[in-house]
Amino acid sequence: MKKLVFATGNAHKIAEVNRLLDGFYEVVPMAEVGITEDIPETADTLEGNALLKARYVYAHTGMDCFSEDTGLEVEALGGRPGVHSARYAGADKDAAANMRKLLQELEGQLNRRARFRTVIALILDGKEYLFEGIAPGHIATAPSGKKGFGYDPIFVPEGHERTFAEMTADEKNAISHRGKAVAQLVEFLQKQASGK
Ligand code: ITT
Repeated sequence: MKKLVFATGNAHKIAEVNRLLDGFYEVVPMAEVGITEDIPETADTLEGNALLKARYVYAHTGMDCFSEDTGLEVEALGGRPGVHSARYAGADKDAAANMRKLLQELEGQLNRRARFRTVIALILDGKEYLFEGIAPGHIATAPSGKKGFGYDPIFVPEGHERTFAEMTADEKNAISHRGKAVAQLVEFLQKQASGK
């Protein structure tokens, strides 16, 4: 099976993407090819940061690879925390603190519309490609559920009444930002493999 290095330090992302690429590509976590440091994310867009991470791994390994950057974009906050979602409440990427800060900022706010947006950057045979996935929804007034990660306990996807953290991994993947972006990646890789 062909190998694709996943440029991420986030074990939850690896688990979700593995379920989606299983049997089709062997997803190799970057730690397995010797990259254990947190790759600096200094760009001011998801696209920019996704490219930074993929280019970093490609420069160090020369292997086909991909990365993804995800942000939670809240309408009433002008799209914040967006590209700053991981360190919203501080440098230590604390999910509980991030959720607390967001809920505080939205206190009394009736417009709770939000969306998760994922951008995947792929480097295949030295060429770069971008894919995007969006999950619309709203921010709940309090956390519920224990599954998933990050902001999942406070995000209710459109058309549903449960948060992502109350869904199984397969339920979340079927409708999530990451699931949709990976579906596009898979479609592209399938076309490449069949020479179309
Ligand atoms: P990388 O190594 O891939 O950069 P990271 O955890 O730093 O991993 P991001 O830079 O993409 O990830 O940060 C995105 C933030 O949004 C971070 O706080 C995540 O916990 C959160 N997040 C990402 N995907 C999510 C999802 O599917 N559900 C809930 N929260 C998510």
